[in-house]
Amino acid sequence: MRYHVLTLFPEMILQGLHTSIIGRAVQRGVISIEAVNIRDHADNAYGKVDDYPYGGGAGMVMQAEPVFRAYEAVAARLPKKPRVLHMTPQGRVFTQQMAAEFAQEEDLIFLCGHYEGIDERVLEEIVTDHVSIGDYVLTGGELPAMVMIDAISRLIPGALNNQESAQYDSFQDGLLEYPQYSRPQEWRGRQVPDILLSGHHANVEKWRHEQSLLRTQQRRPDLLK
Ligand code: 6GU
Repeated sequence: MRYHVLTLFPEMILQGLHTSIIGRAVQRGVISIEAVNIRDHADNAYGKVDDYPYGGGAGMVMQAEPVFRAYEAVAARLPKKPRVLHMTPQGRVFTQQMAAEFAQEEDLIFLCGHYEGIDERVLEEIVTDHVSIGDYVLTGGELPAMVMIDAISRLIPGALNNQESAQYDSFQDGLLEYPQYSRPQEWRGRQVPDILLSGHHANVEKWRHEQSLLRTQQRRPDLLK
């Protein structure tokens, strides 16, 4: 997977994604992350990429041309027209299922807006998917892009050390994950459930499935409907 992030804050993307498990996936060459500074594609000498909104109102709007140029600089060197994900609270709310779908792509372009938004005409021209990470408003699309890149990358073969962990975790089967325990067997008066010490594999699996159902019913009943 090759990610291309169009942004006014490339250092935020690069710093945030070159650590931990995703950083290791980059090292391994399983994924690559390119951050393209939209400001480098300004159509003026000052690097100005925003202007007042037609019709008035608060804030500034990111202009179409610098965004389009940044997009073209990337798209021109790709083998086929890539999906372009626009990070916006007005998008479809990102889910595990969408992460799995996006993980099938060879290249993904993330377009991160700032200010009051991006000129609608360039969105009409290049965007294939408008995507949100939830019903609240953030100051820009960088954190959502990083959230999505993390969720997508861990589904790519070779990104995780143990591919099992992507198979059994929360949402992969539509249920929340069962509770986990490690040593010591008793911690401040709290015991590890006996069944996990029994060594009876089938019973452990049955218990874990019951716990998943119970936890989903208690915390996220909407997922069972
Ligand atoms: Cl994708 N962008 C912004 N600016 N705010 C959001 C969001 C995206 N998703 C939820 N809130």
